[in-house]
Amino acid sequence: MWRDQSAIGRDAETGGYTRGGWTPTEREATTWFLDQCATRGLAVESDGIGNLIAWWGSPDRPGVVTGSHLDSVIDGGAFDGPLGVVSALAAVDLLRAEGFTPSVPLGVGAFVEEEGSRFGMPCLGSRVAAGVLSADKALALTDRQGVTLAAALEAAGTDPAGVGPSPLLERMGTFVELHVEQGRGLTPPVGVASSIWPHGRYRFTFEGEANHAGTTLMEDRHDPMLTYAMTALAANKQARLAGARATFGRLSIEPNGTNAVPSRVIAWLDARAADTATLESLLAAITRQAVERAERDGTTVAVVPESVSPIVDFPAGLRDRLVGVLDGAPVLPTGAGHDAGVFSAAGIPTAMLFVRNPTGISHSPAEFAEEDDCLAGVEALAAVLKDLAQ
Ligand code: HGY
Ligand code: MN
Ligand code: MN
Ligand code: MN
Repeated sequence: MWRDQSAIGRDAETGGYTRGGWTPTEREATTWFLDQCATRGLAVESDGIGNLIAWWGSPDRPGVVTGSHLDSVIDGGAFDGPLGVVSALAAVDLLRAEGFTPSVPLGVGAFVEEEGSRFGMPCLGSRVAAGVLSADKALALTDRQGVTLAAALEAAGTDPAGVGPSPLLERMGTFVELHVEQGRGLTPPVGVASSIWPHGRYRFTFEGEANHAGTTLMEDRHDPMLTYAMTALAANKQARLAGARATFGRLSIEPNGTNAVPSRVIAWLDARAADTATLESLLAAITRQAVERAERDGTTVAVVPESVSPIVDFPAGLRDRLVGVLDGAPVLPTGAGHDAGVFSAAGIPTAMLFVRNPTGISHSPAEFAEEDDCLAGVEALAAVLKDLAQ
């Protein structure tokens, strides 16, 4: 099962995956998932934006759902997302093989555009499903070619009118997401999440004055690239001081010519911290230094928060129940966002399992997890599902 799925959309050169929401590779992975559910006789339900839950047992009352996402970041790794979906299917196989029958419906979920790598909104599918992002705002989101979500859905044969709060969540009594570890905190193969750090994405727009690269004296320039560069340095320093994370991973330069001082630089900051107050003070410090530098450079800077997520503390009772089932698995926080965070914030009892990542690297083709650790993850997930659905 893993080999088939991990062959979909893999770049032969980099070994990475680029599966943006409603792109051909992501649709191919979704079709693979639907085929896997059909061969297991799992009845699939979809909501308006394309989130899927495949049910073992009729979903006539709230049940236990497990799953993750099949989309990826640009040139991402093989495990972030798919490991949770494949492990969920494998856990169903394991439970059936040992003759277990759940007393409540047991669902396997795949949620769309969790990475937000196409439309810029993380956990897009789960946020719309949970009603924390309106259908109008979601449908108006555009990708880098200017294609709206509405147009992408229509092109994929889905009527945008169906997008909105999802009936799937009414049947999500408990949600458990298994995910590859991102970072290096785990010693044993499997751990349990305590919390998800608050995190946000902020669009910095630096405006300057286009000019000739060869004839404009350095002191006469109003170069937004310089203001951006100093802001990136400031963000790195402030994040280190705060024990937080700050990343400028995406940049747009206008007019983007070799021999012209840019007129505008747009830079997207991904910032995360262990608590909301630290995140807010980090953003304030970076913004303040960007404005100060802009004054020196004769440029301007505008900062727009595109998405901000508060801290998610998973419910201690459910968390400790999983720790008990797993004979004392370690509990650790994560700086990575997940659909589980959205569902937990929406009031659904939610927990997460992490599978050890020996290098800690993620959002990269180098992302890796040992096969034995992945199998340990499937066994742990099966044990947790059995405990919750017996
Ligand atoms: O960006 C994140 O934290 C997650 O991997 N989507
Ligand atoms: Mn990710
Ligand atoms: Mn993920
Ligand atoms: Mn010229």
